[in-house]
Amino acid sequence: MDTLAEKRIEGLLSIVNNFEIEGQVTRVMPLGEGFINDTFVALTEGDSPDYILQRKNSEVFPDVPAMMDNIYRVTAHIRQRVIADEGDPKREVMTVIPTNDGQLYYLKDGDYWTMTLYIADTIAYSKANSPELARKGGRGIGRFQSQLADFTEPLAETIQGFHNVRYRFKQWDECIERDTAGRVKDLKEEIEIVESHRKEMLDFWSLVERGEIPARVTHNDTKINNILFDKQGEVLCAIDLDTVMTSTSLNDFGDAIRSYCNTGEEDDRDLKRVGLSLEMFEAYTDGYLSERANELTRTELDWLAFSALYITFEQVMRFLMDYIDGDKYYKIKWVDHNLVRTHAQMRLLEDLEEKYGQMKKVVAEVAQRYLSTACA
Ligand code: GN1
Ligand code: MG
Repeated sequence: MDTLAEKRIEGLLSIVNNFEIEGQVTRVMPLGEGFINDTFVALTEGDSPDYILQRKNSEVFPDVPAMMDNIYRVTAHIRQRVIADEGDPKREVMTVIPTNDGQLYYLKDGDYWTMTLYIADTIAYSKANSPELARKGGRGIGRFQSQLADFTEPLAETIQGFHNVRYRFKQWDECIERDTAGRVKDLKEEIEIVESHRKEMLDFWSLVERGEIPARVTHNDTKINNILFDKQGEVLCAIDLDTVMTSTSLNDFGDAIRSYCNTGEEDDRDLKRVGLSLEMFEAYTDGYLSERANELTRTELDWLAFSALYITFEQVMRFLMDYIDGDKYYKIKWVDHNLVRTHAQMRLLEDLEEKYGQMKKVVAEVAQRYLSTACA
């Protein structure tokens, strides 16, 4: 009799065959550490390309068809840019594989399955281990934003208010009120820390609401494992485009700093390990601004360093809200995983606040290096 795992793989093979693939898929295996979707690699025989199969999380993404339409249009746009720059369109941008009847997803038993081309000979890091890697990551996201600077069609909002702290505070108030898992009573200090940031974060967000910080097409989930590097350590492309939508450049920068420049882990239990490496911060900023300094406004540059505080704070709220809600959003490995994540992100935020003055200085110095007017 077939084991459960064999049955599951057989099921996956039958899903794979609905997509317009070259060659014969022989194996399907789990891939990566994403917190949201289920990801697999589908291996083919011989010289045919391999594929990435994903079951999208439709609790998190209420409109998968709209999300896939965003991804398709954005990758098509980037592909034109890559071709114009004589790059490799199969490696320097994600390729969405349609189903045999031309759809961007395959719907089975309420699950949305999607497929993209697997890009071979690449490395996805879970941690930035050197300033050089951070610099390259910064260049990669800078280039991604530049490639989309002239993308002017509207995009669907795949997750409402994703990096909008006003919306997050609305969710927060409701979450505390609901207290679904009965955990609020043990979280007095954590809740106070969130509350003590309310005004500062909302004031910052007002700049976006007033248009002083411009809306742009951005990635919105720039942690290091969402960037593919080649074997020489150069950035090939950004992956995990589920959250590509209109937001601010700052959010991509801030989220990357939260990820690349943390000396500890996102979910470190040892808070002494957690903090901002200024050396990594300088390197990432240098890579990013080498691509973007002349395309950002003065106000964006002025608030660039703050974006790391903003996104880390938002991440504190999101992990804590999920803990209070009884762990519905993020995949967890242990029962208090979301609380451990909250504490680690709080520690990072505290260190960012201590180093904010130095971070601003770094941004100003690096920007000066690249602003063309600096030579005038
Ligand atoms: C999630 O999908 P993944 O694992 O790359 C999350 C991000 C969080 C991140 C925290 C759609 O990213 O927003 O910053 O976890 N993605 C979504 O590690 O919520
Ligand atoms: Mg990811």
